[in-house]
Amino acid sequence: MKFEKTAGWLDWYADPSKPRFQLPAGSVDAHCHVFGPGSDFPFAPERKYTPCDASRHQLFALRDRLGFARNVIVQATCHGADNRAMLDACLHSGGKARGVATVRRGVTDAELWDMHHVGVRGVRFNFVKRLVDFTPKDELMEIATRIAPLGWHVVVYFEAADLPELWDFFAGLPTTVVVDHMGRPDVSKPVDGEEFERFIRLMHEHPNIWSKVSCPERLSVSGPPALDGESAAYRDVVPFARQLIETFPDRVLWGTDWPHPNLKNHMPDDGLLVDFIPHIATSPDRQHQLLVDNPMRLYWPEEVGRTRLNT
Ligand code: 0GY
Repeated sequence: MKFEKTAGWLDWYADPSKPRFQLPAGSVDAHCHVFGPGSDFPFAPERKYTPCDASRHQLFALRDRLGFARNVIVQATCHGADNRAMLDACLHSGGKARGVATVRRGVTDAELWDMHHVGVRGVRFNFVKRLVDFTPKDELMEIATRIAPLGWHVVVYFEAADLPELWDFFAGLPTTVVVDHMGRPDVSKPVDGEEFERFIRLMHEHPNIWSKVSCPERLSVSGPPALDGESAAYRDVVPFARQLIETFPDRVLWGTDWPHPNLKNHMPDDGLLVDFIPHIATSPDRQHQLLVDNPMRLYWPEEVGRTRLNT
């Protein structure tokens, strides 16, 4: 099937720069996607956007170029609950990719176990209204209860303004919960203001809640790096990410978000995104936790002892 990408969508960077920041050995890109290709894995009829193709081959080439060892491939809304593109990528990753799926209430235990064997370790609940139709919370809670015995976790994506309404639901989830992109704070507000303090409080009160400190390019108002150097890149996001990393060093993850769905004004160079990491994780210890220890604990726990010996 042939798909036309949504008007205004920027293509992902075909030739990202080689990062100057050298990632610790064994680093995990813990938030990225595959899109299609649409000819092999058609996009979902209920999607709110049509992306450009971004295949597993292209994702794995990016992984190697940037210096990551592994990927966590998160199901994107353009594929709905049809997880085939993500599963195919996990299956052909040589054990170097895990997945986060989207499932509906009717999913069978056999389907869940099949996904587990291919590498899925979580489900994603998306509450961003421009991306998905509403799913009743009782359906989501039922799914969470079903996946808990597999040792899976729940990834949640929402806008900061919606946290008060979602708080009780998140607090009641019976698994580890991973929040995408720091709960999408409005970074033009103060880092010690009411909105972000609420998110920090959620994590303080619920030790099972983790956060991805990802997507500066999506959250930033100040924008991308000036051409004369990357030090000022996405500078308004820095205090938010730093606070999370310093306060919850063993509950943070980082990912590229490649191929960056829904960006219309600025498409990041993934090499420069990696160069942003030392601005938010400012010591080798914090970088190792963020990029290796934490994602390995969540996605490859069976290898944790071995990884430590190797690094
Ligand atoms: C992201 C961000 C977005 C899209 C999706 O599943 C998706 O369609 O996650 C977005 O538009 O903010 O995490 O990649």
